[in-house]
Amino acid sequence: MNITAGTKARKSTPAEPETLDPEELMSRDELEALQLQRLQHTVAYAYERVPMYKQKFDDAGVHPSDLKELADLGKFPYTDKEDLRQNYPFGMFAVPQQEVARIHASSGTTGRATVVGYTKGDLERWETLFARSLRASGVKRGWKVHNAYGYGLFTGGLGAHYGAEKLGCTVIPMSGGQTEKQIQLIQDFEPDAILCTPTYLLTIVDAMEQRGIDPAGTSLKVAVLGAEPWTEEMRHELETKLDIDACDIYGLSEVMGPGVAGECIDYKDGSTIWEDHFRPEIVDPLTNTVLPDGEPGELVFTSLTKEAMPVIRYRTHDLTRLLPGTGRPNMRRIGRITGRSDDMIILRGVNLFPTQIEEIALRIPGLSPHFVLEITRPHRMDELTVKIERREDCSTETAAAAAKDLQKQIKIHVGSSCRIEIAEPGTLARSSGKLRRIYDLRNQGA
Ligand code: DLL
Repeated sequence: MNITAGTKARKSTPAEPETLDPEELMSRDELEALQLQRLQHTVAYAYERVPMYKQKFDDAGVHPSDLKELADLGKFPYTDKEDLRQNYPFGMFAVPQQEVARIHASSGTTGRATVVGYTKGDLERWETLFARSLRASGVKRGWKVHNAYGYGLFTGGLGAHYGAEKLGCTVIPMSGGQTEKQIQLIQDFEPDAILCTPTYLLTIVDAMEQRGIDPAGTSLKVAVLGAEPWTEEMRHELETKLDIDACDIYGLSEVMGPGVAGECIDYKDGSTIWEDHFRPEIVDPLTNTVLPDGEPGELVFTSLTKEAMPVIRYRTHDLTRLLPGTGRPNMRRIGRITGRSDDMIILRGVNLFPTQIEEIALRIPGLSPHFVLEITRPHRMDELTVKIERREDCSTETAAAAAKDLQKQIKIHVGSSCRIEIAEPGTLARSSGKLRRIYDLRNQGA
């Protein structure tokens, strides 16, 4: 596959070196010295202040004083979402409630919400790192920024809001949903950048086209997109339709929120992890062993500067690889997130992620990026149906041929047999934030 990101003259430029934070310019050795110092502090701090960490470390027979070099981190036990649930709501906090300036929570699909907290200092670091991510992605001080991440307990809205303000932008706090109003404000306020999930930007593009508005004719120059997995093919789709640069931003509430890593506009090769604040590892999700850089596995983070809720070796369940630094040579990048290990479909022994379908479908002319995956069990065997909309300009006959092609390509590249159902344009549910792609109907008598 050879998709070149950005087929047009770029409307923004990379950050000037003099605007970078000093940590972005450190040598790798300096950065690792800083990491070690912060790691030693965080591990001791968590041990002293959070009973769960003391218990876990004691059970594993490790003590903060065992952390003499970065590699010693591997001796410490992992933390998982389940630990947060068991300590619901505030049991993971390392400071008294009076020192917690803000709380966020993510509901997830099952069970109790996971609750996270921030001191004033944590909020300052968060906005600095979000601002750093925006700057890396070509957003400039003085720009108007349309923020369509959801406001509220979700970290996307407020995280993006304060980050953009910190960079010195004019923020339009639109939040998610109300697509008509989004379009109206984009036309009237003429923002330079938009912040939202990739599938919500697709919804906006789609709604513009339906109203006869050319998405390439807006004032937008840059989109900073995250909160869900997306592919190079989706980047190409959005960049071409809107005539913008689209960059990735990554994060998760438990580790901070959006801005744990951000993508450099001049490279567009995966998000740079802000390693002065987070120490990443990749582990084998089955054996729990640490893997060398470059190997695919589960991303694990240890926070280096968090006060209200430090996390030690937090299992993200996100599957990716650690890659060498490019835009910031001292800090490593994450490759595209293939998906979450808990979102993986296992279809008759074959592992499958929605991003694989997105990648294949978007390379077939006539098929749109609007699709869902349904899993059923009609005859005691699991079956996958891909429901995908044809593009407006694709005839029913051409769509039938495209469906055959999609089925064949999925068999070749993923190894699964599936059914394809072509849906009419505009009939599948649209995203207003994180899009749900998988519908598991196996327990519904289907
Ligand atoms: O989604 C934080 C966020 C908001 C990130 C806005 C970027 C932009 P949670 O709701 O806790 O936090 O969900 C975190 O979302 O573990 C990944 O599975 C997924 N995710 C976040 N960013 C990306 C990305 C926010 N750029 C979970 N690519 C994470 C792929 C992402 N997946």
